[in-house]
Amino acid sequence: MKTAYIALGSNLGDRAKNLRTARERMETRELHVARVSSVYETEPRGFTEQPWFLNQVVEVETSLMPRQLLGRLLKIEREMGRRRDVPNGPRLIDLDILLYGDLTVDAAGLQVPHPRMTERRFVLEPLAELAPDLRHPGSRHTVREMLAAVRDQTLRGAEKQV
Ligand code: PH2
Ligand code: MG
Ligand code: MG
Repeated sequence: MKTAYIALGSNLGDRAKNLRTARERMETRELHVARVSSVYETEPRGFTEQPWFLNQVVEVETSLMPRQLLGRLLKIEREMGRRRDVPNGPRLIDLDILLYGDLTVDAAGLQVPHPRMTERRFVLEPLAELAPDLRHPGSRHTVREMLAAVRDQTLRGAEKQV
C-alpha cells in the first residue's frame, strides 16, 4: 500500500455535494480515503473570471499504481459529468494527484508531484492540515515551508467536513 494525496476542486453546481460524491466514489478495495482536510472556499487562480471554488485535499491508501490511480480519478470525473471545454475553466469536479509516496513521475499526461502544487495556496493550505512535515520529492521542502511562500492568496474560512 502507498500513501498518496489527492486535490479535489469544484466551482459549478452544488460544490460541497460534488466533493462528497467524489470522495464516496473513490472508496474501493484498492483505494481507501484515510483522512480528509477541511473544505476551503478559494478565489479562482489562472483564469479568474469564474466562480469561487471549494477545494479540499484527501490522504488515500492505495494499491493502485500512479497510472491506474489517474485512470480511476478521470473516470470519476467523467461519470460525474465533467466536460473539458475551457482549459482551466469552471468544472463540476477536478481530481488531481498531488503526491504519490516519494515517487516522481514525468510522463505524457501524468506528472507527480503535481507541477503547480508549489504555487497554489488552495492546495498547500489543506495539505498542510494533513501532512505539514511531508517533503516535496524534488525540492525536499516541507509542505509547511511551501505554504509559507504563498500566504498572499485569498481563501475563505475552513469548514471541516466528513
Ligand atoms: N484549479 C485550477 C485553476 N484554478 N483555482 C482555485 N481556486 N481552485 C482550483 O481548484 C483551481 C483554480 C485548475 O485545475
Ligand atoms: Mg487541477
Ligand atoms: Mg485535473
